[in-house]
Amino acid sequence: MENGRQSDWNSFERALGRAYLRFAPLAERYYFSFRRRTVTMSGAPMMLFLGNHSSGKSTLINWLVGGEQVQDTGLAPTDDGFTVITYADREEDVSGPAALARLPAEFAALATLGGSFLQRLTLKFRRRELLKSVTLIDSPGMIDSADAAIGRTYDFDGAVRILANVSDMVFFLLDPDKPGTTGETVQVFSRCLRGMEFKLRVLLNKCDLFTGIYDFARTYGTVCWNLSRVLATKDLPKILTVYSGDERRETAAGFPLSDFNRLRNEFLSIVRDASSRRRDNIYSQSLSDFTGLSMRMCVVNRAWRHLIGPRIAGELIAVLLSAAAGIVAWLALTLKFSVDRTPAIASGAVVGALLLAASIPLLRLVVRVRRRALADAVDSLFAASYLKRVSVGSADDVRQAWSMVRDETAEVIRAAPLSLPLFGELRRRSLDRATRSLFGRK
Ligand SMILES: Nc1nc2c(ncn2[C@@H]2O[C@H](COP(=O)(O)OP(=O)(O)OP(=O)(O)O)[C@@H](O)[C@H]2O)c(=O)[nH]1
Ligand SMILES: [Mg+2]
Repeated sequence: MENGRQSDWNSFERALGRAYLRFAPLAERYYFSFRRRTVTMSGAPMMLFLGNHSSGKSTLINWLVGGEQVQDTGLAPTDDGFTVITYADREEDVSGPAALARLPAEFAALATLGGSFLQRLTLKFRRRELLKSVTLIDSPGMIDSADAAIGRTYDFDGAVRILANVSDMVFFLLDPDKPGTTGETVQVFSRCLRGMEFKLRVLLNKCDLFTGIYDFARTYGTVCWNLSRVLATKDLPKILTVYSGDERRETAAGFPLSDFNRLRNEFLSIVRDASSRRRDNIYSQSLSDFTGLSMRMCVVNRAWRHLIGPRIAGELIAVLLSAAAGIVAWLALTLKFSVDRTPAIASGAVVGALLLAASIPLLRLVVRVRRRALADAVDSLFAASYLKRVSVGSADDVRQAWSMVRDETAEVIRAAPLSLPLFGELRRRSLDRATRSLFGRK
């Protein structure tokens, strides 16, 4: 039974790989970037740990993998780079570009972040049981100040976005000392994790430090309040209370930990059940890739239709007006120079050509203004295309999918040089058909 499901999944992964290859050129024409793109066949699930500095990411990872400490820990900011910890029989550390070369193809996008980032990338091979089923990614702690980016010599947001994209679960750690979400944290939530809320779990770490119920309630309330300000979704993600180390019955101050232990076990089962999560993620991310592309095509095609009519009409009018002006000039001059008509014809042609030349920048300006107006009205274009779906049950899903492609779609309509394929709508329908056959059969 299990083997049957595995081979079903393998053939789904293969079909998915083919679909990505088939639609990549179309996506390029519409400036759409797929988020999953590369699916490493039977690759290991990955989990990313993010959070404020000293929130306990490295300690938690050390505890999860067991044995000799893998990551350095300490109260001062310890990690200033990203570390991927994965399984191998021979233990080894690799840093820099060599680390990227040995990571699966899904990580290839990290190369775009440049040398300064790659110097801070480490790959650690460790022979630990847990790593056979999951790869863990440790990150540098975020800094709670608005100008945190100044201290980084590489694009931290970009790195988080790429790594969150390839990860199957993103854990966001907060600790009782710093339950706030400001500065870099806000940016990460609003810019990097948008649309990935489904794989986000918040861990309220170091629960063994609570002194009592009031202390816990105050911290928990602050965490919820701060999260609600930065998350785009209506619902708060589940907050799991955890701590590193052996299970304990109560904190040092005598506060019972039994409920916290239950949630910590839930966290542990998420980590252990990583492979099924990888499947869910590949499935939902690729579905959202293809749905997003279809939305982008639909709205851009519609904008194009609004644009092409007036554009052709404008060009026709310009040509006709220029020709008419040329003929008038020719006629007028013919009457004046009735013997030799050459100057009249030449002048008529020059007047026509000049007017035509003058109308080109004018037409371009009109198109630019029109594109800007269409970009501003991108939501109405979307509503007009998806009206039925927005007004019925799945409205929230559709809106959420739209919110992920909306801004870029507006930008494409506003400014991108467009060379849309012929029969854009037919191609979009064939994409929809492929999506249905791919995802309808899992
Ligand atoms: N009481 C308690 N202390 C913890 C726990 N986890 C981590 N610590 C302590 O918190 C400090 C910071 O831990 P790290 O694991 O280095 O934190 P980090 O998030 O990796 O920090 P950076 O790498 O600097 O971002 C260390 O002194 C740990 O001993 C925990 O569950 N309970
Ligand atoms: Mg660390």
